[in-house]
Amino acid sequence: MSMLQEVFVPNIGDFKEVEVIEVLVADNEHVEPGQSLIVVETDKASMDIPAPSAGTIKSLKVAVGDKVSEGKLIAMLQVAQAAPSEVPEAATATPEASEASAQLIQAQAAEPAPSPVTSVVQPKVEAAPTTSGQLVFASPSVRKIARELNVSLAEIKGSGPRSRITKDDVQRYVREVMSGEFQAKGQKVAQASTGVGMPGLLPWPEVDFEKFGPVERRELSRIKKISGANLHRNWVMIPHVTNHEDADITELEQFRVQVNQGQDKAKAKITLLALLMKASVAALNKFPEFNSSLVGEEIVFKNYYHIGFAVDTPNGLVVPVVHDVDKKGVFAIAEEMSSLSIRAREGKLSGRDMQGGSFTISSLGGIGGTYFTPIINAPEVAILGVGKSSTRVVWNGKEGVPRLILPLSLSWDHRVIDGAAAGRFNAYLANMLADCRRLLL
Ligand code: CAO
Repeated sequence: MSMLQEVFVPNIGDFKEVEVIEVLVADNEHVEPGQSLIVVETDKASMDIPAPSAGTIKSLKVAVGDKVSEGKLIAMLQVAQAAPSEVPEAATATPEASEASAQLIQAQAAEPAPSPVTSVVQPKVEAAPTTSGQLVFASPSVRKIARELNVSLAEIKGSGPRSRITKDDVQRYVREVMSGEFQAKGQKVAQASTGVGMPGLLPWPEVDFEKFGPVERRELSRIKKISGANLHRNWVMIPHVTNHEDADITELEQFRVQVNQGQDKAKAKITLLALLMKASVAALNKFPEFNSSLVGEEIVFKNYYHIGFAVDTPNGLVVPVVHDVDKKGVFAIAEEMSSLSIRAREGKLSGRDMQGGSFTISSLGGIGGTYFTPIINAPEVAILGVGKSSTRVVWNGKEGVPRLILPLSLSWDHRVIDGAAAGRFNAYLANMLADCRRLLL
């Protein structure tokens, strides 16, 4: 059973006829004990008046601009029937209850006053300077909401008197930032390709490029818009670390060239990337956490080996997947990669061609460069970057000898993988590549 409780302005010290500057709740809204109902302002401070107990606001009795003093009725609160011992002593039943089933009790907000009443006894200064020295006006409750949302009040334009920042202002700011629509002083807030701003960061610089010379504007391709949004999320949300490794592929490359020479010209040739896929699967099998996904507080280990590979297309980056690499030979893998790459460049990949990956390889070897920091392809937890191999003089203990060295860069998710495991993974992978016979085992 429920009852109606009257909520009054509590003892607010010597202040009388103070102005209501914010009403933080609405009719039919559920409130928790201690939740601010209204904010009143004196010439020295602003104070939150809290709800005395949990309940539903049935009828608000004050509006912004009203002048209130101690004892003024703020709202009727529908609360659950308290056990007799829990009913405040001051409570008295009144027959005027508007709802037949409801009982009315009278209780002053000050009595069971939760923590915010402290602001009545020790009013907090409502205007605090920002780091730039500018004064920001906001009530303690608004400051609390802003703190909880990690929003800097200095970035919000207040809509209240004296540019006071209200709860609605904070909520509107967060909504706008989340939808990427925020504009401040004519500048878009820090936003990356996704258009999502980041509270607490400086606004994104907006430059009138035409002022410095002629420019041409082109819209991002559809692929770039999609892959950019994914890359941005992954970069921001995954704690990346990248370990670099050198693999001696002298024998592997000799073997590859030799096999391809005897191969039917019409058929696909073994590529280094196909061999790398095989070697990666061996390492993934040995270190299963690299072939997993993080779901909440659980690691999902996959007993399949579907390896994605980044393909550079005229419209942007796509990542087709070779499924069940562990069950396929290198020729079949090379052939499948070749067909997937062609379809990727023609924009003809199907959904399935790009789904289910458990690990990704991004090779820039055919283009150039050594080490880089590939971005993990979520929800995977690791990605292998491959640079261009080059002949280096390597000391073999007696003399310097020419060896073909392949630069590798493994990025991994530090929530799932530790540096030691990444070091072992790379060492194992490099050993596999150095002794190609082991790939056949
Ligand atoms: N080191 C030196 N040479 C290499 C090499 C390496 N790591 N990898 C390949 N090559 C050589 C090959 O031997 C081949 O040489 P020849 O033409 O003389 O035979 C040439 O580069 C092309 O190799 P390939 O046909 O086997 O192609 P590939 O396997 O290197 O690449 C693919 C295939 C799809 C990965 C590539 O076309 C591509 O799109 N790469 C870019 C991927 C990318 O953009 N990654 C970055 C993502 S983050 O933005």
